Amino acid sequence: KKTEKVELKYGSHRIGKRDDAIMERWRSYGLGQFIHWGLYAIPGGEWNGKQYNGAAEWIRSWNGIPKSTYDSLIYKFDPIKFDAKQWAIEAKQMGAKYVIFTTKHHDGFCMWPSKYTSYTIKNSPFKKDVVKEVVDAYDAQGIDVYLYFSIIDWNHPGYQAGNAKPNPFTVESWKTYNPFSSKEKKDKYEEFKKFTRNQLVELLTNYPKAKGLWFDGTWDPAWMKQDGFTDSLEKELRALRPGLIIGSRFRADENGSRHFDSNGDLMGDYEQGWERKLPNKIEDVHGNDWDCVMTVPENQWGYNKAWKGHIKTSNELIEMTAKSVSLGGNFVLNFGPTGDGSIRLEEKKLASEIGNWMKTNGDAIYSSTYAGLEKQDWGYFTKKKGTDKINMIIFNTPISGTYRVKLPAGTAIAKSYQLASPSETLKVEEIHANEYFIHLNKTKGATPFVIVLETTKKV
Ligand code: JFZ
Repeated sequence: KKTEKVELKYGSHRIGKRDDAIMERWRSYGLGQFIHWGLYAIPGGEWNGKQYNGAAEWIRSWNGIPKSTYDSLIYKFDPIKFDAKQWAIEAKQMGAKYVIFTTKHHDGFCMWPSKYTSYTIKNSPFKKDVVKEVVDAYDAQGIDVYLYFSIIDWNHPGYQAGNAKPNPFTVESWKTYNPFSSKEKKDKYEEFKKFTRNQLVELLTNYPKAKGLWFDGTWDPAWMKQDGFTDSLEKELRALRPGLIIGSRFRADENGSRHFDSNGDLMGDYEQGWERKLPNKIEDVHGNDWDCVMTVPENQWGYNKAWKGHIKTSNELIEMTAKSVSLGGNFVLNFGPTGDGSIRLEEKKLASEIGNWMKTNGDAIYSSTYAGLEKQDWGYFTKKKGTDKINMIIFNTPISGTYRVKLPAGTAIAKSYQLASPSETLKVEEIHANEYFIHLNKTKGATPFVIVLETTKKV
């Protein structure tokens, strides 16, 4: 944060964290589910037998694809296996406490029957309101719903990406930057702004159970230049739904600063910049609320029939969840259902493995947060809110079977046990003042081992 603050009209309107019950509930989630579902699930990353190398939900932007052909996928959207109740049951089994669902991705296709465009689910063979089914089914399972909404809309005639941002990008150059190449384009964009506003009001009106909006595609410089409009739109949406949760990825201030305004203050209720990456230490999150959204392969959100590269395992994903909570954030795992509405087997398996772990160990994740302790080699500390319970989530087991714990002065350990077997108490040995060894001895008899990396120069 900067020490000398500049006067901002459209910067952050709140310094520090929200302190209301709705936001406190958001903080308790620990684990969430993201769902990317739309027309792009039909090609699943493949067009005329050719694999698209980018993220499957971006396939419309692929050079070889006529846009009108992509848009006519609307006539093919008939997901006969779609069962929102089953999705919600499986999400609950995984242990997700919230879901973020794509109401409209960059292609502009609306998964709800919007009155403001004909490019919606209503005009597909499926016809039914998918957003309503998802909201109702997840709500019935006690999972809070957040609506993903893309500002980029490739289908709307008024949408445009805007001229390239000024380079160098400075406060001065941004002042005179004009995103529009003609008056006509500027006028059309005004229509697009009204359309966007109408759709957002429509979503909040139609789905009163939704707890928040998750914005995307707001890096578009035409949108970034709408400081006054986006600021008042955010105020309008918040007034319409008191308690509404909106992250930092919605608008830019008058100097073109996003997420954090020109004074370094967070714009929105939580930091939304942790995209397929995690902070490493508590300083990285600057005291803000945050969540991390993560894909199973490297970068595929929508369904891709040919996942490539490294596919994350449930242990990796559980570790990311633990690490997120240990640094005061939530972890959100993405799913990309297929064009017929089913969830692929790989994702079902991961969900059930994560769920099995959560059933035993979820107490260290839910309503838990940063413990204020120095990180240790064996894994992550979390602290159960409102209690004196510290959790040690172990990912690296020491061969010695002894786990080092350093507590603040004046803190003693009354009892230690594993969440999986609370009745078996573990031996606690005090090694210095406030420094302990917890003896698990699970690895008794194991011999230390060595992994060799023989290296050579890359050619
Ligand atoms: C965006 C979308 O383009 C993508 O299709 C997906 O919906 C994802 C959740 O969001 O992609 C992003 C957005 C932000 C960053 C990277 C990719 N970022 O901040 O680094």
